[in-house]
Amino acid sequence: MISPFLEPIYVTRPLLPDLDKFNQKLQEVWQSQWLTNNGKQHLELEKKLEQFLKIPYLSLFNNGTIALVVGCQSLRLSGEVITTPFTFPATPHVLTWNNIKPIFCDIDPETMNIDANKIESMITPQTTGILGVHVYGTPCDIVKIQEIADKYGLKVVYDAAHAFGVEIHGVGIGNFGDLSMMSFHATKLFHTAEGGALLFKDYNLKARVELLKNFGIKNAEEVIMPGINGKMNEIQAALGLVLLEYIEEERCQRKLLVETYRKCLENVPGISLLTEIPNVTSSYQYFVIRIDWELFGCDRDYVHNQFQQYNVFTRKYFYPLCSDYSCYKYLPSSSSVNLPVANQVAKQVLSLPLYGSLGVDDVEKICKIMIEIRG
Ligand code: T4K
Repeated sequence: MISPFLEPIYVTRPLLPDLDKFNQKLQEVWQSQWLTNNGKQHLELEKKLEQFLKIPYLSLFNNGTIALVVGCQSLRLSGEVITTPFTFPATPHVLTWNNIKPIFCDIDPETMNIDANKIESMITPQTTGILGVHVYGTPCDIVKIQEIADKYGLKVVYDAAHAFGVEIHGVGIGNFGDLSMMSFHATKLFHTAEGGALLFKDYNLKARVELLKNFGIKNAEEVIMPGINGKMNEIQAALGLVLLEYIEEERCQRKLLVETYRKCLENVPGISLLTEIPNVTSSYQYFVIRIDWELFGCDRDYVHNQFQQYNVFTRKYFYPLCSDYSCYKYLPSSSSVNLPVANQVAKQVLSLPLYGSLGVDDVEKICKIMIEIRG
């Protein structure tokens, strides 16, 4: 048996800057005596991210989930919104927090994103929008989704939590749909410990979002809508500013690791890798495989459990499907007859460790363990 790793290998580890560099930034914050509410760090990070992500307007938040709650409010979504069951719980929960009924649509077998060809059949007079998720950073079928939205007068929102830095033909992923949300949680390639952002092309939408994320306060004497507190603080923003300087290096290292995984696993029967799409920049957020138990010889759950004997902690992103949660399984659209592809894919996916401080030799060893588990 291959010897287990001495230290646990998790699915990810946060990118951490040099502590002295972060301390220098913190000194600026201390000197300013300004800790939140649109301080200097916040304004600077917003500007830098607009440039980096190639998006006209961006609004920072305390986390991605609240950003998406506010995003749906800002577009006045109501009634029913069509979304995917193959995502993190935050996606459908955001709809529920807006008093909107999530309608689950099946996914595409290749990209594992909402199947744009099945959306139209789920539209009812109550439908007001489509909430797609760029799962693992792979873009949804943005062209077809926009066509459907235009035909039926629907809004399009993207949960781009995994899609930091993704571009299609050089266009930042946030430019598609009415708005997109990105998560800056510690487990994301770029992060602010907790944090997130909304990205938009329309300045009026940003102005509305700015009010909504600050209690609806227009000025010292006027509150004009029931907003919430979605603000990012100066310490989070300072961390983001320091980390931005490390992103290119982190992406390069992750690219190398992804190439190593691909080389070691591409010819293993029963393992399929995500298709790389031409002209789409990867987010290098996750490295996900699918295990076909008949061809591989054992199933995903067995592999996931066996890995733990080697001190490797893989994750089943995204199993179970959101449509199987007790709070959603009563919905007619949650029926497995409606979601055959999603149900199959959720049993096959496994996220393998991917983060910049992992070595190429670690990845080679993880692949060897995988082959050993297969027997
Ligand atoms: N939409 C989508 C599609 C999402 O994937 C997410 C979040 C959201 C919306 C919501 O965005 P936020 O509101 O979170 O900004 C993690 C993350 O907490 C979550 O942000 C992320 N998606 C999801 C896919 O993954 P868990 O429950 O798997 O996290 P946890 O704590 O088990 O961490 C995973 C591994 O990372 C650990 O085993 C070890 C490592 N880790 C984690 C943390 C927090 C560290 O090494 N250090 C750390 O500080 O959800």
